[in-house]
Amino acid sequence: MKDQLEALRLEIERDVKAAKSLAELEQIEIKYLGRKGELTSMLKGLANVPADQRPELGALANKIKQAGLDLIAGKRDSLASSRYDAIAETERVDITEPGVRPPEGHLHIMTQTIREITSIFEKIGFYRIRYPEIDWDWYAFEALNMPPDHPARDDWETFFMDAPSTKKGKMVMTPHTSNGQIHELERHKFPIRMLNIAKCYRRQIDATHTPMFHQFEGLLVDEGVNITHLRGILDYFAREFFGPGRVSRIRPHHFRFTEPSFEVDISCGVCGGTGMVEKKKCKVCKRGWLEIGGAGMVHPNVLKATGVDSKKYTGFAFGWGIERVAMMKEGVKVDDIRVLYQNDVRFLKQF
Ligand code: FA5
Repeated sequence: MKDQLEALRLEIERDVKAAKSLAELEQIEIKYLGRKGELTSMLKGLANVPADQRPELGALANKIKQAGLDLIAGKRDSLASSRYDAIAETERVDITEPGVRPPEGHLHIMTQTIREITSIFEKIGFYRIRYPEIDWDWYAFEALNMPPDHPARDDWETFFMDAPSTKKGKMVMTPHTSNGQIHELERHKFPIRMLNIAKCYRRQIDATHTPMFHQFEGLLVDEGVNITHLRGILDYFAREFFGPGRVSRIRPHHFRFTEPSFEVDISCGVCGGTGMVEKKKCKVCKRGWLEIGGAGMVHPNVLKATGVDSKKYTGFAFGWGIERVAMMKEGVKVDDIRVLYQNDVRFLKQF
């Protein structure tokens, strides 16, 4: 048995030395020193050895076991440290190398446009205010002089909310920002110089319409306000937003909540409002002017509905689509409004 033990010691030494990985080393430990390992079963076999040889063989077996354990522990350390050396080598970080800049985003063209419009109007005393984008029928239609059976109400292609009706009617996803006029007038705080910028919703989708879009609504109400003030503001906006030399014009139109009502055009930046470029029709506008939205003098019925004295106060309102206004800016070439909301970074990063 002594020879067997000595042979086992040599085997353990040889295998441990040859081990190339921690996993292999663990298998060796189990094979020789584990609960069912070869040395353990030899120790169990001591019971069959003559009693006088047992102490000596027992001591030898334990010595071999301890030597094996020490050998394995030493080998484990050296394998672990060489593993770390390999990691350190392959995953080395050169902190002196120049860094890689992470991609940097910027504000969406709509946010940029909203900020620009806000600052243009703030310069002349308008204040930005926000009213609900889900509102009662009263604010979106009724108080705006649009009674329920009026055919104009069909034109708005409105999304109605599935909620019970109240004294103020049904709830709607606002189809325009003109609901802000009613909220603001109901406050009875004069003079009013409101700029309401919000999302609007209509059942429309094609190259010039999206189901969600933005409008900005101006409302100025005070004593003695007339159309010349409106004209001045429209020209001011044309110059500030589109560039010096651009002017506005108004054409008769019809809205239920303004009287008189107008369609507002801006002179085309490409042909300078003449409609001709090098003796040919201007490709951008065809007639010298680009349509941007509606405007008009606040209808006396709207003032009455909100309890405002229409003999004392007069005012004007205008409401334009921000997507369309942004698309009309020089240098912005977008022929399908839907691309604004497709989140294609290749498109968005141009602005
Ligand atoms: C109105 O919404 C009126 N409330 C404007 C107004 C305000 C008139 C105050 C008078 C006084 P209209 O439906 O024409 O009017 O819309 C105004 C602008 O919103 C349009 O010229 C267009 O630029 C934009 N617009 C309307 N529908 C859409 C849509 N589906 N997608 C993108 N823009 C739209």
